[in-house]
This record gives sequence, structure tokens and C-alpha cells, in this order.
Amino acid sequence: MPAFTLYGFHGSTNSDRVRLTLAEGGFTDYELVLVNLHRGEQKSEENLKRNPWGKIPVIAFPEGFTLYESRAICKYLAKKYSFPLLPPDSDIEATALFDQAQSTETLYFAEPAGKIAFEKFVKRLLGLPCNDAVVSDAVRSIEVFFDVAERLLQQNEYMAGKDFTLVDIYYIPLIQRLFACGYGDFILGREAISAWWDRCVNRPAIQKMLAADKGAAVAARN
Ligand SMILES: N[C@@H](CCC(=O)N[C@@H](CS)C(=O)NCC(=O)O)C(=O)O
Repeated sequence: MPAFTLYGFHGSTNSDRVRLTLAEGGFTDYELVLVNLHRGEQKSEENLKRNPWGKIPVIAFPEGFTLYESRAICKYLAKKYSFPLLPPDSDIEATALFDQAQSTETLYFAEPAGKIAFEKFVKRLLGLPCNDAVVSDAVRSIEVFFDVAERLLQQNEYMAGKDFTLVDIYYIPLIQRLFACGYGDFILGREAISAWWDRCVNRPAIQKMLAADKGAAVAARN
């Protein structure tokens, strides 16, 4: 029996955050159960028992422990299975810098990037019109974010300091979505950001998972 079940879905950026963490940790002893967002299965009674907010991802262990919120899941899994993706608890300064970077990602990056992804990607899939005012606002915020991040990454190799951590993984799915929506220049147009992005996506486990997902998406379309 696998150690736990991950409830997720293809193309779900929040599920991919967890899958990338597991890939980077080299952990394969889990079962991925698809919750079909197109059919609204995330709002089923069964999923609402796992996550009262009616969303994915969720992880559930046979013993009963269940957890939702992608970043909390990633952090829990990294601690439980000792993935070298977090500063040691004993180093309180490094831990504080990690928390600072995590907060920055969630509030200053994921907030506007999520809006762009929703307006330009999800709405297109749902056949809904894009709200251009929301996109313009989000683009303005994200430009500010990337300008500051560019200066920070001129001093540090990674978002939380000199080491690759979970925070770097947190960025990957939404940055991929920005590329898919035609905003790759946010990254490629900034030297330090672009170099950081290459360092992240050229990590063997991450490269392997992204290539496999791309292959599966192409196969599903044909
Ligand atoms: N903050 C949550 C966001 C979860 C979330 O919004 N998941 C999306 C899929 S990527 C979802 O379930 N959307 C369906 C819905 O909101 O009904 C996390 O980090 O896990």
C-alpha cells in the first residue's frame, strides 16, 4: 500500500507544486488520485470531507491524517521524509529568511501571477471572457515583483539564499503558466531571474517531471 494518496489534477498548478516537491525529494511511494476539476469533483461531498474549501491538492494517509494547502503540504512532506529542501530548524536565521521568502512568493508573486493565469488560461478553457483590467493590474504588480527579485537574485543564487529550497519550487508551476500565457519575457528579459530559472528547471528531477508532463499533454491532445 502506498504511504499516502495525493488528490490532484493534471494542469493544476497547486498540485504540481506538491508533485515537484516529491520529485525533487525522489519520493515515489504515493498514489495520485485525479479529482476532475472540469466536472467539479472538487466540490463533491467526498472531497469536501478532505478539504472544506472544496479545492485540491489534498494528501491523505491511511492512518487518517489529511492535509490541504499546497505549501503546507510541501513543507510537511519535506520534513516528514527529510528532503533537503528546508533550512535546519536549529538555524533560526536561515529559517526566518526562508519564511520571509515564502511570504514574498505567496503575497507578491502568486497573488498577481494567479490572477493572470486565471484570466488568461483558466477562463479560456471555460469559454469565459478575460477581464483585461484585472490582467493589467496584475501585470503592473508582477513587473514590480520581478524588478525587486532581479536585484535580490544578483546577490543570491536562490530565492531564500544560497541554497535551492522549497520556495524555489513554489514558483515553478505559476512561472510555467506565465510562459504559456505569453509572459515569458518577465523571466527571460531579466538576467538574474532568467539564470535562476535555468538553475531551477535544469535540476534533473524537475527537468524529468516537466518533460514527462509535457509529453503526456501532447499525447492527450493527439
Ligand atoms: N491555496 C490553495 C489553492 C488551491 C486551489 O485553488 N486549487 C485549485 C486547483 S490548482 C482548485 O482546486 N480550484 C477549483 C476550485 O477552486 O473550485 C493551495 O495552495 O493549495
